[in-house]
Order: sequence, then C-alpha cells, then structure tokens
Amino acid sequence: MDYSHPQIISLPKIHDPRGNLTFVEEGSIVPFEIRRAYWIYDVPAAEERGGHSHHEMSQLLVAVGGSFNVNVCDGIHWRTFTLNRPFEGLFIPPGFWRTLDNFSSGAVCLSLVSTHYEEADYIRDFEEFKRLAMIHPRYLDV
Ligand code: T46
Repeated sequence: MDYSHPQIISLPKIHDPRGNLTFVEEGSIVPFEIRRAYWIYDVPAAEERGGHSHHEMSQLLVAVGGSFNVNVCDGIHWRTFTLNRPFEGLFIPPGFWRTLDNFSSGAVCLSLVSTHYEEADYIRDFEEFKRLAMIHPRYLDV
C-alpha cells in the first residue's frame, strides 16, 4: 500500500444482531504506531476545527458518530472527504493541511495519532505551510 497520501482505510466490521463492532490494530490496519487518541464532539454546526498541518504526525480520523467533512490540501489542490461511517477511517500522513467542518448534530470525531501532543509539530500558518509544501512537495490523490 502507498501511504504517502491521504486516503480512506476500510476498517473491520463485525456484523452482529446485538449491534456491530469495529476495531483497529496497529501493524495490520493502522499504518503507524498509535501513541495518542483524542475525540472532538459537541461541535456547533457552523464551526470549523483544524486549520493546520503537521511536521511528523500521522493520523486516522473516524466518524464514530454522525458526519463531518475533512478538507485536505497539499499546498495546491484541495480534496474533501465526507466521513459518516464508523467502519471507515481517513488516514492523513504528515505534510497535509486539514480543516474539519459541516459537523452534524451528535457527530464524534475520533482521532488516533502517531505522536504525543507537541505544539512544535503544528504548522498553523497557511502561508508558511504553502512555503514548506513547495520545498517538500506531497501530493493529494485527486
Ligand atoms: C488535528 C485535528 C483534527 C491538547 O492539550 N492535547 C491534544 O492531544 C490535543 C489534540 C489538543 N490539545 C489542546 C491544544 C489546544 O489548546 O487542545 C486545544 C485545542 O486544540 P486544537 O486547536 O489543535 O484543536 P483542533 O480541533 O483544531 O485540532 C485537533 C488536533 O490538534 C489536530 O492535530 O488534526 O484536531
């Protein structure tokens, strides 16, 4: 698999009349060591999250409830992924700008990431991001 660009990863879904179950495991399903998890919830409909890139951090985003959009940029192109299935994750490697918006009522965004929290890993200025993207180009599969 080519994990150099953002992509949807299908997660295992155990069908069960009692309710379905999905799991992740590093090594076979998630292409990085999971060092941290956080989740975003109670997002007002008009709000936007994200608005940054990362130097090192890889990430898997899952809509474990509801739906939202993840808008990803490689410095030139943008691509929007709609997440609304708890058995799919959006993998984002380092070096891509992302914003999250269009949260439905009750949406919960689970994020599994490869690094501990480190503010120095963030690029929060879009012009700086585009400058770095020119030096180290990464490409969206658009
Ligand atoms: C990302 C998107 C999808 C911590 O103290 N520890 C943490 O692990 C995280 C993620 C955040 N924080 C603190 C830092 C800020 O004071 O929580 C506050 C809000 O963080 P931020 O403004 O970065 O939140 P988002 O939703 O804009 O971005 C987050 C992640 O930071 C980011 O890596 O990709 O979710």
